[in-house]
Amino acid sequence: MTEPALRQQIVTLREQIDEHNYRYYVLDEPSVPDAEYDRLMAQLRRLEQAHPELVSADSPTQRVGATPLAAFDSVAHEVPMLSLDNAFDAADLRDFDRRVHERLGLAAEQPVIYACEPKLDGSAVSLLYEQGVLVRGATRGDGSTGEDITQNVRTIDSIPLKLRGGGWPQRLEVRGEIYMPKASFEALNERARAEGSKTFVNPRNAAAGSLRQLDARITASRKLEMCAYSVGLAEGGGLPPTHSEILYQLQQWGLRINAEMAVVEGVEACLDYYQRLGAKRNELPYEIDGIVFKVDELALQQRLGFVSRAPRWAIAHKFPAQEEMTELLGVEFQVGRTGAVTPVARLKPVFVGGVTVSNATLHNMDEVERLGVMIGDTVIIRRAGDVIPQVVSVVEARRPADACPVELPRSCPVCGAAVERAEGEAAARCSGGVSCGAQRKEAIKHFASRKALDIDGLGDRLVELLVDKGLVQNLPDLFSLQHPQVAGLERMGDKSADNLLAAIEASKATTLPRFLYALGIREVGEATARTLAQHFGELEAIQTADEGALLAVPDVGPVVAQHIAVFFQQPHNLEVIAALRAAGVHWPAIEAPGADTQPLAGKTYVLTGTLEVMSRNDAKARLQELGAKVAGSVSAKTDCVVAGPGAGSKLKKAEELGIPVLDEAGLLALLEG
Ligand code: I6G
Repeated sequence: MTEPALRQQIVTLREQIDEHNYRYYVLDEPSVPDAEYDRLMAQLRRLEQAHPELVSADSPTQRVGATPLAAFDSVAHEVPMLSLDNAFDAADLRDFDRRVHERLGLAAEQPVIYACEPKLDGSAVSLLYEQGVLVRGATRGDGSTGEDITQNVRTIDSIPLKLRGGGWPQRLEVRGEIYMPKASFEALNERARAEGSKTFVNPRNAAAGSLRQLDARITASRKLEMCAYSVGLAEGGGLPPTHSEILYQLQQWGLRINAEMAVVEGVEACLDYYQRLGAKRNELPYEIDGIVFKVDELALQQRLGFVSRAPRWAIAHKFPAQEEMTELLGVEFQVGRTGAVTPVARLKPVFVGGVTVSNATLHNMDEVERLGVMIGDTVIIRRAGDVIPQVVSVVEARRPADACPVELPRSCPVCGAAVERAEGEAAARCSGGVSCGAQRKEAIKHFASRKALDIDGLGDRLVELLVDKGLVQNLPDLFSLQHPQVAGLERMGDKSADNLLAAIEASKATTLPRFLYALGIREVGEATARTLAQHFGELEAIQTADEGALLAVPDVGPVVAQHIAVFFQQPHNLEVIAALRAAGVHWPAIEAPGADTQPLAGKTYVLTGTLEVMSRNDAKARLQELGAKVAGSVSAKTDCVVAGPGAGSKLKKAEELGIPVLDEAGLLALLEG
């Protein structure tokens, strides 16, 4: 190939990769399968390796530098990175709006236009682009001086090494938040726990810790993302006249902005936005600690100016704290479905994350050791969203003289069988198996739960009662319960007994994925159960599959394969399955995926707003089962938007683009029909 042709091929490959990155990270609309992306990257790497003279710093292959730094250099911010004032309630926010009105000389009834954005819980950064090329990344530091983390920010795929399009100021400093999505944080800590290494207290610390690595390869291994929220320096070029338009402009230039950003009129609309996002907080894939409201028009921002180190035109309306301090009163050991003996912290009740918490998980004895926690300690509790409350650290300075160590019991607190800890496993387990009442109770609760056989009315309390009274010992016993036995239980009457027995009867008609999940095989969650069912088609094939055959199933690794094989080797489990089928539990045959089972193949759906009947995750999973792709943002390629109450900009965009919109009832009809 001639040199110009080679150069052209390299440029084209880089452009294609940059375009795919933009669609994936900024627009949230992947345009090619991962395999195709990997192929383009491999091709570019090959060409650059063969012609190192053609490698350029903004090539997508050059994100991760191989030489660790000795220390970070200091960076003086040319425009100081300010902080924000906080509002803790509606009255604070209304006061802010009143001050804005007074300073601008506006009549009270004249609404101010505000831009609203979630405040991501991460680390603030400054990215300097010169002539459109990323030349420096810096931490906020004290606002005047930060640290040069260029090597590290370059590893973050949602940060463009080169701006897209044109028309940008010669020197443009973009500011934003680098954060770790919740799922990446959980996975990182899960891995750390399994390896017995240090866990991070929260996604914010994880993001900050990952950014301050002298070896950029470590940063690259952490799944960080970036969301732009403002411009600092802008020299040699103009910007639009409002904050929201600047954000849209940044998006055009290749930076990710928050998809929830909205522009509203007046403070009451800000309060509505705060409520709406608050209701969605747990479902967002990243943590937020409040909402930032900014006067949208830059000319007005300029008139308002600054007070000490904060702008007068912006405020952060905070959500309830997700971390609080309390006292560890004791530790109890709970026995789970698989026999895992889990230490649970009994706490002096504390209000955190919007609820009163009096128990928190300590995971396992490795975690107890890692935290160095003792009974009587003052501990920091974290409750974020639906995740069970956790003890994240100990305030050692407050340890009382009579603090006692936490000790793993030698025998199961429920059945008395020996507690054992297998080599290399973090969890200790009760060796009682099905003879342990606690394991049986948990297995039955799981079997009846919503994602399993979904036995309406058979909640945890009732299961406890049925097992304690000796009416149910094992899963199949549920199907031989008689009316007088149920009606005679505490707080049950004729009617409730009828309802429960009808629900048990109805649960016999299930699906193979639900049944597999309901069996409670270790490491087989809903998704794995679905893939197993789809792959093998029938239960008998799964029961007789060896580890090799199981490993051929997508997402099934050696550990899961072993758990499945061991489960089906146990005669007791086979007897339970046979008895359940004899009692009438049945499911329709699984068809190979095709037009009939995947009627939404090739369609792109977007979910927005609050769903009331089903969770967003369930809706997404069900749409995916039917073959649809579920995207995070609306574009001309979207086929349908499902909008619940509180839907904002995505619904608006769908309406503008004439995309069909379904409400939740419509979605349910679609899923059923
Ligand atoms: O810390 C911040 C988070 C989010 C911000 C911010 C923001 O906008 C969405 N905006 C400004 C102007 C500042 N800090 C100073």
